[in-house]
Amino acid sequence: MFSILAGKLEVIMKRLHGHGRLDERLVDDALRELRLALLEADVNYRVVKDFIAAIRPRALSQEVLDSVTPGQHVAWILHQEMVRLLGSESEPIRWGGMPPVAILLAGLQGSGKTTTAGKLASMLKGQRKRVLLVAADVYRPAAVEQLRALATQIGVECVGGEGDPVAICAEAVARSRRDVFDAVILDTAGRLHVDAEMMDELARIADAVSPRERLLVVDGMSGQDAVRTAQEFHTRLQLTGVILTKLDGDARGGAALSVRAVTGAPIKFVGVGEKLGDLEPFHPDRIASRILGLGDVLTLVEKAHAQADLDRSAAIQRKLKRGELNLMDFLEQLRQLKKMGSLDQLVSMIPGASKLGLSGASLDDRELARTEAIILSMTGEERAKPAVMNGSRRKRIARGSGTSVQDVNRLLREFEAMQKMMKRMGGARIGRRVPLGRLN
Ligand SMILES: Nc1nc2c(ncn2[C@@H]2O[C@H](COP(=O)(O)OP(=O)(O)OP(=O)(O)O)[C@@H](O)[C@H]2O)c(=O)[nH]1
Ligand SMILES: [Mg+2]
Repeated sequence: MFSILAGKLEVIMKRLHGHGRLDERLVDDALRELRLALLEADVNYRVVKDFIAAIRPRALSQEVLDSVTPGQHVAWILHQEMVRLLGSESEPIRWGGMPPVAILLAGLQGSGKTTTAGKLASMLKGQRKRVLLVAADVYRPAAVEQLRALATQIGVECVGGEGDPVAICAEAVARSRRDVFDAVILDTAGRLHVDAEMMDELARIADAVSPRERLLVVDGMSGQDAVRTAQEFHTRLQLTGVILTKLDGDARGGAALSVRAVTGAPIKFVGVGEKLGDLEPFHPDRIASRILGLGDVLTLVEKAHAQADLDRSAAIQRKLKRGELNLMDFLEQLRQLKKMGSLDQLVSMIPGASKLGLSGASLDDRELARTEAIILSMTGEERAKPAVMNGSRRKRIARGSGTSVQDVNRLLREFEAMQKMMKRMGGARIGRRVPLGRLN
């Protein structure tokens, strides 16, 4: 899967690794090659453009980390951006609410709808769900037979196959509601190209049964046209997700890398073979690693980042002990907080944080942004020595940060209170959990 693209990216990355320092020219050379490789893999050109544009400034302004080369760090950034491109999280079927979940499968002819309907039914049955398969492709007897055979093989019921597709789907959903099925999977007809009739039929089915999942089945081997198709389906059906099939073949990767960015609909599953078991939930980070082949490098850079964070925290701790914490350190702590996942726990480690609207689980993003803006609007001197801030300076800072003088005053008051408290405590260790109740 993605072997050609992966091969090219490996060469680009290897070349970057070799350099002790990265300058603008090296980064731009690498990005140019990256751009070409992606375009050759048939990734949508606009997607490529945005992707490169997201990487470049990060690659050029990277922080210096001990123990990793700049090239390795660029690889890490590339991976992060690719994960983001692919959708960050893996998204399961939307359970919840009243059963059944109706799942409409749409897509061009031969994209893999019927096979995927079977795979999905088999996967869900394995999760102890009651599944009904619905043959809504009535135009080819062979299509109905194909689905029935799959249903028999899996051991689930299959209805439909004759008459009006809209009526078939409506009846099947009504029946599955009555008989308390968990999921009802609608296998629809495909056409060689998107045509008005096909779209109308799908739209009428969607209107009739309001399927909670509207999944587009896309052949992973296709490139640019898949993206165009996806857009058209999305406009008509408001897709809730995409299933990429045939990723076991020598897919160039174009569809996989573009379809999410262009439609905004998450890739929910990928088909990796012709057999019933060959359907997998889509994991953006795993796919990105597979494309980039960077496992070791990523671990290395993650570790270096963790170490850098530790070093910074240690430095701040020393300052705290001496009562020398300045506003810049404070901002640094806020930024760390923003980066971390478990805010709940972290907030309680920062003395005085609760007073800044950073209380507990619901860390208020806006409050945090305001605090950040205020501190960033100060001069270096002001951050180091808050005492110099007179009325006119406070006014300037408020204007610069788009806040009010009251906001600035409040922040300074709270910072001062925090410093006093820290001195009184003789510098309790950050990093150890100190119950807030005892601090206040
Ligand atoms: N290798 C591989 N083949 C697949 C995959 N998914 C589907 N196929 C094959 O693709 C072909 C078409 O699959 P179908 O499921 O019939 O496609 P369809 O979208 O229902 O086609 P129509 O009903 O004609 O529109 C079949 O030969 C499948 O075996 C996959 O993930 N990997
Ligand atoms: Mg079919």
